[in-house]
Amino acid sequence: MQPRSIADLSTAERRAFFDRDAGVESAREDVREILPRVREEGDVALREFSSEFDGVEVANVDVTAEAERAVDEVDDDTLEAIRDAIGNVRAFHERQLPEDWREEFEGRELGRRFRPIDRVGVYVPGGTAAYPSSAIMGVVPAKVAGVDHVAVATPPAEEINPVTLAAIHEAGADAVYSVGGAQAIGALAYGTETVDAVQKVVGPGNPWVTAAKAEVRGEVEIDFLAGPSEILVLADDTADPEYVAADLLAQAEHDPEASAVAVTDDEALAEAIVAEVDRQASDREREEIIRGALDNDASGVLVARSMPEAVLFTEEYAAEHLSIQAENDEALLDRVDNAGSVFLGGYAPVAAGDYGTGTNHVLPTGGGAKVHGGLSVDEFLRSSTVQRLDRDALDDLAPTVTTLAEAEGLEAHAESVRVRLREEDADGEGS
Ligand code: HSO
Ligand code: ZN
Repeated sequence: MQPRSIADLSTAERRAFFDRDAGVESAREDVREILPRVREEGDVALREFSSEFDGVEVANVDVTAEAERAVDEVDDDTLEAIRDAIGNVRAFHERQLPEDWREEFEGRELGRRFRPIDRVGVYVPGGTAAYPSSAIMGVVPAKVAGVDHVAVATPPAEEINPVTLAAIHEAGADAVYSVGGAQAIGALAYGTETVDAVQKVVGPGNPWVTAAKAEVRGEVEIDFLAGPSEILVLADDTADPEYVAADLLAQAEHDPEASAVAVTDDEALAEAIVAEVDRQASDREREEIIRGALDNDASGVLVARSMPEAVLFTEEYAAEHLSIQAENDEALLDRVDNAGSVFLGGYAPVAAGDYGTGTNHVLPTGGGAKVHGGLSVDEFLRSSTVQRLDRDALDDLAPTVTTLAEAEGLEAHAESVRVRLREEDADGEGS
């Protein structure tokens, strides 16, 4: 890896940084075969796909009781870490809860109220790592929002990781299913003999999971399509190259498809980051995955001619994780609107947010940060609007309603207002 100058990037190279996708397209065809079979054959299909794709003969799809027992299997330090992370995530998400409100608008009493969705499914990925933290990030906000039934699906294994199971249980899941991939999304969306259908499916996953979420969208709600992890570090000459490199490697170790970028206006820092990346990567257990991610077209150490140019690149990249390691970090943040989660200063590694600051780590990737945020309690709530009008308020509004109703040719709409305002009904009782 060599530092590259932003000014020297070709159009195709620039586009590769900005056109990241969730890898959904490649998995669409497979998913279109898997989902109908889950819908038609239920548990039988789940068992067959688990055998075919995960190499596991699943005895019981429902592992809710195993999750409860797993709490006794994990060591005390791990259980304490799980509980601490859950506490932090709960506190941050409780702060997000909106309040119902009513207010008077020129005589009209208007309001908004929030209610939790009844039944939600959370996907917890497996793969080459275990993801108890993702269980916490999905289940805790749902429970904080007040969701009655939170079901979790996680890939089967000869023995599902007890830490994942314990985290799922401790986070407050009501049901836990041993099923992964597109078949898990199908099971949650359509229901099977064992799996109760939910109204909304959330959580990150591999391309098959993501493609399946795209496919069932419409029949059930989904949060958003989350692809491989991304980080962009915006750094000035005060940044420590060792920290910057460590943050790049941390997200790169998720997946060879992950993207890791550093952008700085300081050429010497860029050189130092590249050297650190190489040195640290050789010491990492997941070196191969890390080097795969660093070789991606959307990864690199970039030199800008100025901080404004670095900021422009950062804004266009719209990273899942934005780390700002620079003297005037708040001023730089003011100029960047597009980011899933922001980490300010040298002592806020992205890994801290991945596990335990309390913020959510299920975040928009592939530029999604331009149009939406990460998982939050909002995702588990729906709102109703409310209005109450007395006779005077309706009288005031009547010309607006009747005029527009007539303009639309909807006379019965207009009449439903007039019928209430006729002289003989002045007592408001109707006739
Ligand atoms: N960085 C990942 C989340 C994660 N990290 C889970 C560690 N475990 C995507 O935001
Ligand atoms: Zn991570």
